[in-house]
Amino acid sequence: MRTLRLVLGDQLNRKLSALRGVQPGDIVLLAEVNDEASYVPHHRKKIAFLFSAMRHFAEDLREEGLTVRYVRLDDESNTHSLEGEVERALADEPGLERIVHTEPGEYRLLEIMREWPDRYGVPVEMRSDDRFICSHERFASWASGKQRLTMEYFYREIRRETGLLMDGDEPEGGQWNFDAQNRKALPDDVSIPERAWVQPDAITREVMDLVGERFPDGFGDIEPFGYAVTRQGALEQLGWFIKHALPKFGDYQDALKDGEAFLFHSVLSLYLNCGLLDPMEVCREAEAAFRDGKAPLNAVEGFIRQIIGWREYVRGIYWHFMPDYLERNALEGRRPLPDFYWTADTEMACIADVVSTTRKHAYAHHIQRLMVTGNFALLAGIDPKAVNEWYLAVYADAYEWVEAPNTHGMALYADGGIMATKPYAASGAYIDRMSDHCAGCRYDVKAKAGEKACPFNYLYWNFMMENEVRLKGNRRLGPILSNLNRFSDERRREIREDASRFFESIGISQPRKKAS
Ligand code: FAD
Ligand code: DLZ
Ligand code: SF4
Repeated sequence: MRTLRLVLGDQLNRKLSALRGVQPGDIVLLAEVNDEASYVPHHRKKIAFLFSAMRHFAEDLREEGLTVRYVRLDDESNTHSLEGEVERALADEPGLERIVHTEPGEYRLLEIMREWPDRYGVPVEMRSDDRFICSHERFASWASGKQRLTMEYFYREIRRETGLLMDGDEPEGGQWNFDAQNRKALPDDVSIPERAWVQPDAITREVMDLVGERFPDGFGDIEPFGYAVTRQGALEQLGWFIKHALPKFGDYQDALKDGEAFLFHSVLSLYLNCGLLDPMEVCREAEAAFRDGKAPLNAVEGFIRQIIGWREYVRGIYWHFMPDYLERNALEGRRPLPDFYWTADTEMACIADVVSTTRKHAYAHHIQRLMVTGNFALLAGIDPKAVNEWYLAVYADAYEWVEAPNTHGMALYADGGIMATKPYAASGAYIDRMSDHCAGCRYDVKAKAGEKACPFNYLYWNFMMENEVRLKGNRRLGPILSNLNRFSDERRREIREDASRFFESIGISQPRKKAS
């Protein structure tokens, strides 16, 4: 049966379910469309990365002898929607008898695709996305009947199932998790390895020009461009990470350093999420480094946990709770996103650094996302919809299945505690402990109140005051709320005034909708 096989921009994998059983005569469709390129104001490097990876993937398929219909963003007859491009392919290529595609990574697109069987005059087969270790059904059966969906227990089951870092039935090294060793700040005498950036080739250059022309005012720098855009290139990045960064990944996983976005992180999420790398192959390489004595257990366990634990778990949470998940706003954040999330124009050195890195690379590491920009948005009570849109737009690895649980659940506690047992709220002391940002900041991280005080300090207590009633049943916050209880009226007024003055200075003076 001649088949039209649609491959999305984040499905660039030869083993993709939609390509299984491909026959001569079938047509593989890839399309650059405005609908996908602009449903959020994507970072221009993210678009360039994905289009270049799509074009290279199409070339690889052609070299293999497959027939590929590749629609470029500037093709004159481009309808600029995926459904329009499927329709056009069916009209242009007579004799196609069915459509096969793999489920998408975002609910928004799934809703559109659910209409497809009624839309086209041929049968439509949507296949599951088996690039993940845990299927939707497997996650649902794990979640069933549980009061709390704790990542750690999910992770242990996946460790057992995959056999990764197992010593018979026991975890390697006698414990499941070595996180206690993975919270060091970066000492001055530890040098950071220089990254092996990839030179853009002719295809990437062409795409960079196209993105520059089509999105002249878009967010983020297109140059310099150093990401890999092919499977081979992504494998080389994996090899570089295992050799040069993995050994210290664990120790400095939570560290922050001014002007240094990558530290010992893998920078592999963009390849994993668009299909150029497979999660199990990445974990097996890391495990082999441990078995060969080239990387310590705390590093390898920590790294593997991020992939088979967190990455699989957040995907499970997303599909298990959507579409209601994103409607939740447990802490009723309603303030708008401050402009400095786009411009980096703020005197808060930590935020200026993370937003600058983000603008430059379409990348920030986990603690930058969670404890700097995420923490600020939590403390300031920013509307989760605006925060979600920002994270979905600005990172090259961002698709809603992974972005939303991390932002909505982990960073903002907007899901009311499905993922986290308490909000990840932190004052300036945390950032000071883990970074060198505060030394160069115009604010004083040790000062609690007044114009010079670090905003994270009074915003932390302002957050606790604004949410005192909402959070009073949370046992993990008990000691903090008891502490707050002892604050005098005058101290409370001082916190409120500092916070209001600060919100006004950054143009977000709206109150939370319902103060409690
Ligand atoms: P490393 O630190 O080297 O970790 C290794 C791999 O583990 C990553 O490549 C990634 O695939 C996986 N991983 C690590 N942490 C997580 C996590 N919490 N959830 C899922 N996978 C994880 N990750 C995305 O891939 N896309 C997103 O859109 C995204 N949005 C985020 C938003 C917020 C607010 C936060 C706090 C985190 C977000 N993350 C997201 C998770 C994490 O920050 C990134 O996966 C990580 O920074 C990517 O860089 P890396 O490849 O160098 O990761
Ligand atoms: C992110 C993205 C962008 C920027 N552009 C395209 C595109 O033009 N064509 C395409 O097929 N996919 C693109 N993507 C990835 C999709 O947005 C992604 O497949 C869905 O969000 C589902 O995860
Ligand atoms: Fe950030 Fe406060 Fe430190 Fe400045 S003093 S860098 S605002 S934590």
